[in-house]
Amino acid sequence: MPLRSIITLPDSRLRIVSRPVLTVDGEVRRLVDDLFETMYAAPGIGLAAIQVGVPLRIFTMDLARKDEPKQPAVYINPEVMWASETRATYEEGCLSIPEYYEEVERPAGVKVRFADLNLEIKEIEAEGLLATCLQHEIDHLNGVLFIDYLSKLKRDRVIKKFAKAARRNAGGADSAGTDLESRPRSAGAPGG
Ligand code: K1U
Ligand code: ZN
Repeated sequence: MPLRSIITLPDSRLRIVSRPVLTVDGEVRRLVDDLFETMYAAPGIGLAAIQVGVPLRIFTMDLARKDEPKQPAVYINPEVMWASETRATYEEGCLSIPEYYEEVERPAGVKVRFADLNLEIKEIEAEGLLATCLQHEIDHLNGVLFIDYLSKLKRDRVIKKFAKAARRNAGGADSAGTDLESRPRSAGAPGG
């Protein structure tokens, strides 16, 4: 199970709206295995397929602490069915925006419907870190990043910093993606 590279800001693929998973075949199972391996190695507590450049509506998550047994979870085609009016603030990070953390306010509780690896439909009610992480990962599937909830000043500053680092690393030109667009685009759209 190979590690996959995690794409980072300002890669424009992070703005793609991922497409639903219709069947779980060997390729999807391999992707899920690789997402877990890549997420644990990072280390991270969640990883969406688009973060390894695959525009499918899947993410993995494991909120177990170091001293606890692993709790690997896969979410396919997740949808937020309900979000609380009460809001909660968490300091969020993102493996696609390494070493940058900021407080983000979101609904404190959510109910999410998703499919498991057998495409059986499940529902989960979440609060605390689970609710935050579910919303963060579902955002990835819609081309939304946690920096989109920050002030324009903070967002522009972090995008600029990562764009500068990417230019430096590529010797003048960005690598896979180009400038990070602020508007999500569809996985099936021309140029998407
Ligand atoms: O989607 C991602 O980029 C993964 C991200 C998930 C996340 C973190 C915090 C709030 C909401 C969503 C991460 O995993 S960042 C790394 C991180 O938080 C962490 C890493 C090791 C141990 C504990 C936390
Ligand atoms: Zn993220």
